[in-house]
Amino acid sequence: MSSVFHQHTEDARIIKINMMDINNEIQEFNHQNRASHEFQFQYIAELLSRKGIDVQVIIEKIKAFQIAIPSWALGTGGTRFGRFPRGGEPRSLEEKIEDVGLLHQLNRASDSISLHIPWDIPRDPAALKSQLSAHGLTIDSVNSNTFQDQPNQSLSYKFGSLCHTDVAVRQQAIDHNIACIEHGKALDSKVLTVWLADGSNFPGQQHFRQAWQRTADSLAEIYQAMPDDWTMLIEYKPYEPNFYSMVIPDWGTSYSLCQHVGPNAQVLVDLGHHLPNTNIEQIVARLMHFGRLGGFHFNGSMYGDDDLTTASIKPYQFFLIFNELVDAMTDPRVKNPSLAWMIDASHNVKDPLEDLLQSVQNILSTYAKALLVDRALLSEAQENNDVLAAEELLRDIFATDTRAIVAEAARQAGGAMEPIGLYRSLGIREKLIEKRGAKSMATGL
Ligand SMILES: [Mn+2]
Repeated sequence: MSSVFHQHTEDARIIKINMMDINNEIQEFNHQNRASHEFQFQYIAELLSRKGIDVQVIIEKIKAFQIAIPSWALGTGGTRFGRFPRGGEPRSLEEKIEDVGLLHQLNRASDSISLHIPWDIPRDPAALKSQLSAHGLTIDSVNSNTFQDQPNQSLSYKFGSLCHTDVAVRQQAIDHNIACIEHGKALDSKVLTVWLADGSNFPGQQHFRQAWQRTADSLAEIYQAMPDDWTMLIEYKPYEPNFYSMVIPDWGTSYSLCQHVGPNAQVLVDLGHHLPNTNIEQIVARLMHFGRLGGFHFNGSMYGDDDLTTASIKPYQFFLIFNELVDAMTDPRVKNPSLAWMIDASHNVKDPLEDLLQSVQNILSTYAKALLVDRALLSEAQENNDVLAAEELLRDIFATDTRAIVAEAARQAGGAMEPIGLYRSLGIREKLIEKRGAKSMATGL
């Protein structure tokens, strides 16, 4: 691995960007693994060709699909019982950008980063923008944080933020969201993501209708401060940290708040923010039908907001969700804006960078499957109530191994065909520990 020190001049200042350049290593690695890849890729290409599908059309769609990486996923996650960091974690926003730059070099599918304010307040936007462009990255969304109190904060969010009974607390939370918009503007972001922990822990604690109304009015005020070309994403979650009621527990409430604030407000679906066995694919289809699905947070869930690796637990459900997404995305009658894709996960036992690479691979291979579904045949089976034919059509595609298509897309885009294999063979984690220390801790969660 060659560690290159790039220099970039902007605004008469010299900004030093410490960038790990592994492009030569990627080419060499791909070359070494070429024969085995070709064998697998030719097989799937031939299989698709017999079905009348041009594999290159699918590859181009995979290459265009980019998934944002949240700044808070770059460190080891934890639970309230403990955290077991493995070292080399990014100590600053600049190092977080370095890590995402590295991921993007490896998979060519992670070209943006989401920030959480105040964990990632940009101190020098011009320098950050230079660093971002040197890595081929942009800022995806800015995420506000009114779920915990910050040092020096005058009023507490213990009993809520945008829904609080005290107008002064609501105003503080509104001001914080507007400050997030300002930070985002400085870095050319165009999305504000709002997730509220607001709710109640005991029956009788909160007046449900008033809590909704106060939240709606607070969001409307934030919305007014947003530039016209921005989107507000409103995320929902059924429980945690509040265990009796959440002000925004479900997609219906998010949807009602979007309708209240204006056309540039959209619902954000986080895969882990549902009760067990919720039919998420149906929610996705409904929201896209209404033109109100704005963003997507990928992760895996066994019981709740587990933030496990995407598709690690229920790969078939994940495929069914992607099937609905692609169905709506390819239907000209659907008037839904393009979606903001992001991984929202936090990991206790895996190397966070390996986990992100794994998540992206799972997302892309599932997206590839959804692209292979013969929509005309599926529609015909549905219209004729041929239940078995419709189901088997989906099951056949689900059982198709699309990993070689994803590897080929990465190769064509200049990335590694096997990103995790290369990451390990280059000893990147060891090098990060050497550089940042065994005890370095990422800011944030
Ligand atoms: Mn989320």
